[in-house]
Formats: sequence, C-alpha cells, structure tokens
Amino acid sequence: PFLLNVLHHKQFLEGSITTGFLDENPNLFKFVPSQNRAQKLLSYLSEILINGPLTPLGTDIKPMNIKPELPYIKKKQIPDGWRQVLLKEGPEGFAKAVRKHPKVLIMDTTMRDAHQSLLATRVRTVDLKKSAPYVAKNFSQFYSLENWGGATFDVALRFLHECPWDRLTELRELIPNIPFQMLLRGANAVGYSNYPDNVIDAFCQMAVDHGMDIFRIFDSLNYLPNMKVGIDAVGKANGVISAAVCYTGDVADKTRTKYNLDYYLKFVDELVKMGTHILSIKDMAGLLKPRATSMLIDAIRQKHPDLPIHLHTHDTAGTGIANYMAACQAGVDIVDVTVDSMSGMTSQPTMGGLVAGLQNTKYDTDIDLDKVNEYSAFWEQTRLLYAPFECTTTMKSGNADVYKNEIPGGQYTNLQFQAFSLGLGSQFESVKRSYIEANQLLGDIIKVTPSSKVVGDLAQFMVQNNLTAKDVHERAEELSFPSSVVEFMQGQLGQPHGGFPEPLRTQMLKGKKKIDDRPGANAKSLDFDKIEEELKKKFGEDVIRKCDVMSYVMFPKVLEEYIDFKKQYGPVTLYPTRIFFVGPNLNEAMDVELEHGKVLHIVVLAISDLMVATGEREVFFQVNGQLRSMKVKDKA
Ligand code: 3PY
Ligand code: ZN
Repeated sequence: PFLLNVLHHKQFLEGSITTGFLDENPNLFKFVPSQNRAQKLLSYLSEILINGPLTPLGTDIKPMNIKPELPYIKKKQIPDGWRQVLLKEGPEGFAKAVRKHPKVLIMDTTMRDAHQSLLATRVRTVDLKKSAPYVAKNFSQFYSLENWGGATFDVALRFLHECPWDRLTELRELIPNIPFQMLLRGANAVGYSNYPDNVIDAFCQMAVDHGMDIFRIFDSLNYLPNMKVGIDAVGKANGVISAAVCYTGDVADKTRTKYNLDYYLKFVDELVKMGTHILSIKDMAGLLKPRATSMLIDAIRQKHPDLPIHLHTHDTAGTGIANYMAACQAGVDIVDVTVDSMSGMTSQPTMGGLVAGLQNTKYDTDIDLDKVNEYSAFWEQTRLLYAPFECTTTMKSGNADVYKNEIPGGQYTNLQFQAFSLGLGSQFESVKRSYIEANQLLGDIIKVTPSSKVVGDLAQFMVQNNLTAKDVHERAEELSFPSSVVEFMQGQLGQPHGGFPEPLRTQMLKGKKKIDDRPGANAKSLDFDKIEEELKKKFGEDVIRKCDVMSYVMFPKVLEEYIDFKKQYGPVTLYPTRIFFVGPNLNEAMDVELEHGKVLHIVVLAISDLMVATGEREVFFQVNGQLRSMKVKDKA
C-alpha cells in the first residue's frame, strides 16, 4: 500500500517528486487508520449497492449525475464585511451601524430556510462548502447568511449522518466576513420541546463558540416568558439578539381583531424592553400582503425610530417581492431572500428579483446581479442532486389559499407531499380545510414549529376519523387526541394569546394536569458533565466531544444512532451527494479525500450473483489501484 500511496500522489503523478518528499508527506505512512476508514466507507457503498439507500429518500426520482462548480476563490480575495463591524463594535454597535446604513440590506436564506422549505432540509455540508468561498468573495455586502438552526440541526444528524457543529465550524472557516444567522426556537432551542434554562444558555454559548453571530429567536405562541429564556441566553453568550414577532392574521383587515396592529405593537414593545438588538418580523407562512406590510412596518418604525427591523417572509402566494417593496418604503432595514434557483413558492422571494427591483432607487442593495446569476446557476444544478426530496414533485406553483389556511412554508410542503404519496390528491384539500377548523378549535393560535404541528396533527386526526369541528366539540371527552394536541392543551408549549378555549380544554384533558405558567420554569438543570461521562463510557473517550453531548441533550436517540452509524460506516460526509444518497454506477470512478493529500480513488467493478448458501453478494472494488471486495447480506 505504501508504494501505491506514493504512486497515486499528485506530486508523483506530476513528476515533481523531490528528495524531501517522504519527510513532507508523513501521512503516506498512515495506513492503518485510513485503511480502517476506507473499509468502512466501502461497506457503506456495498450496503447501498445491494440493499438500497441507507437514508430514506422522499421519492424514487434519482439525483442527477452532475458536478456543479463555481470559480475558484483564494482566501486573500475575500473582502471585509458586516462581520468585521460586529467583531469590532459588538452587538449594540453593530445594530446601530445597521440602522444607520442608508440602503436596504439582505439576508440570504439559501443555506437554511430555502432548502428546509423546498428540499426537506436535506442539503449537505459538502455542497454548502462548495459555494462558501464564492459567497464570501462576491456577497460581502450581505447583512447575514442564515445557515443553521431550525430543522437543519435535527435533519443533519438524523438523515445526513453529519454533525451540525462541524458544519458550522467548517463554514465559518470559509466565510470569515459575513455574519452567520441561526433560527432559535426560544426555550426549545433547535428541538421540539422545552429544555431546562441551563441547556438554552449552554447551547447558545456553544453556538457562538462555533462561529454563530446572530440569533433569530422566536416562540411558536409569541409567549413572552419563553422568549425571555432565549433572549437572555443569547445576551449572555454575547450574540446578536434578533427577537422575532411571529406574524399571523391580517392587520389590514379590520374584521380580524385577535392579531391586530395593537397586538403586534405591544409585543414589540416588550421585546425592546427585553433588550433585542434587532427586531425580526417572522412571516413564516407568507401571510403578509403589501398593505399589511406597510401598516406593520410603518407603525413599528414610528414608535421605535432607532430599532433595526428585519423582515422575513415566504413567497407561498407569490406576493413576496411586492411585500418587500412596501417594506422598503415603510423603512425596513433588512429583508430575507434566497438565491433565485432556490426561491419562490414556500421558500423565500428571489434575491435577483429584489436586487434588480431596487436598482436605481435609494434602497439599492449594491449587489452585482451577474454574481447572483452565477450563484443561482450553481444552485440550479446542485438542486438536481436532491431530486428525491424535491417539493416540485408535487408542488408546481404558488398558491394564495395560504391566506385561508395559514400553513407555514415547510409544513405546507410536507402535508402536500404526505397526502400525494398516499395517492390521495384530494386528501390535501381535506387536510387544508381541516387545518382551518383545527386552528379555530384550538383558539386561533400562532402556527409555527412546534405549534403548527399541533394544528396539523389535529387536522389529520379529523380527516382520518371523518370528524367535523362540531363532532370534536361534542365528542371531546371520548376521543383520544394526538399527544401533541393534548400536550398543547396542558400548556406544555406555553400560554397562547387570548388563553385556551374552554370548555374544550378541560374536556380534552380528561383530568390531566394544566400548566398555567412557563412550562420550563421549574425544570431541573441538566448536569452536562455527568451526561458526558456516561456517553464516553458507552461510546469511548475519544469518540464523544462536548458538542456531541449537546446534540445528545437535544436529540438523545438521534445522537446515539449517529455515533453508531459513524462507527460502522466511517466519514460518509466525504462522499459527493449523489453517491451518498444512491451510490455509484458500475465502473464509475470517484475520489474521496480523507484528509489533505490523502485521496481514495474508488471504482465499483462488479457485483456477484447471489451466493445461495450464505444469502450474500460480493461487491468488487478497485481502491487506489488495488482490488478489494466485500460481502453483504442481500436483504431482498
Ligand atoms: C423552524 O422552526 O424550523 C422554522 O423554520 C419555523 O419557521
Ligand atoms: Zn421561514
């Protein structure tokens, strides 16, 4: 193997070997660990080739065989950006500078919300990293890049077999100049339930230590005590606090009184009192319309002239850019867009559309449209690698019915996909109708993770059991509701604006305990050291890092499975995306760089017939010129 390592070394192939070659390349001698890793990586491929994908695919549509590329960027070509302002001035000075900036700033959501909304959150770190240097060089004017949090944490570990903390570290390395932004679900951090306060504190500190800058903090019921937990945690970690108002209803419609302008203004006042540096308006379902946007931004701007306002929307109905134009005129500071080829429908409005639309106005973003187009071409191709998860398999267009059903972006695609994959297109129409009824039954609540799941679960329960709202009212005491619904009614997510609906709450709970204050208020602090010790005992001293302990605290079972998987199959994050999902074609060659200068050149040569005695097949590989084979049980 030593000889082969040398023979395949780039310098050898180029004929540029010099006398110091062996001293300069000590890793050519490191056979054992890399052989071990190589063996594991081959077993991953063998398993896929014989028994199919090891991560569930949304559909049987194949990733395209395509290798998207962007121009090569040298580190020294990367200019300073808003992150240097933040590092120099701190969160408060940064917020002041943002507010003073005379033009409109943008956040790019391509690396988080866009793929959460369109591709089931499946975009892998390798592809993010491919675009990172280009973004750092060409988009140094960005206010921020949203690249972490929300569902990405869970999905990375659970389905992509990669560590979200590594993703953050690696992107930070490549993008030193643009602030990173994450979505923090208040007292739920990046999970779906409440954690003790010391967990939220430690989580935010760890995120900052791994390179996170700005935290958009929200609570799915706009419940202030939950918000405070997140706000305080980010403050202690010296992150930028961007507390969010989750938007629902329609402030321009005088007949809708529950979530009116007055409600939002009072909520904003409280967030300002709690010390938010930036105010986020989070229109997670895309319910804003131009008139409502003007009214909302204008009212907040009048009342808080110095507060930077950051607007987030989804383009579900197709009014996104129109809303942003209205927001600019009303004095917004920052708006959320995503690169064109990842935009529209349940994702964010288009970056190119906004950039072009604001050219030659006083709000001009100063971003080069040609660069946006080049970045977009990269994602247009990269998206084809994720074809099995494409929302466009079922979703073909924008849809203004969202103004009626108020389903948030990511959930809208999920529910549609679920209904269609049961072969029941009409079921989606029923689910949307029931979603409206379920929301009313629950008291017309704010709907975003995790409260949106409560409404969605109740809606699906109603469809499956053929129940109308009237049936639910009449039979509440006998029906066994989904656990998320019961927990919501107990008060486990917090207190909804306007209180719980009675007598339905009492009837649904059937004597179960009601919580009438902050659900996590009395939770016992977690002992991280003890958990670390237990995990190390179970998986090994050198396997468990501090960040794994935090991942475990968020998602215990998922983290354990992630560690087991890594032990069995090695660093599968190194595989290109198509190979990772569906494996290579026969005779297809691929390079996997284990570490700098240590490349595995792999070709799948053949797969044997079934060996009847053992129920196995043998897969033959050529790895750096050597023949290898591996037997795998055929589960078919
Ligand atoms: C999330 O919580 O993941 C969201 O994207 C909410 O909009
Ligand atoms: Zn969103």
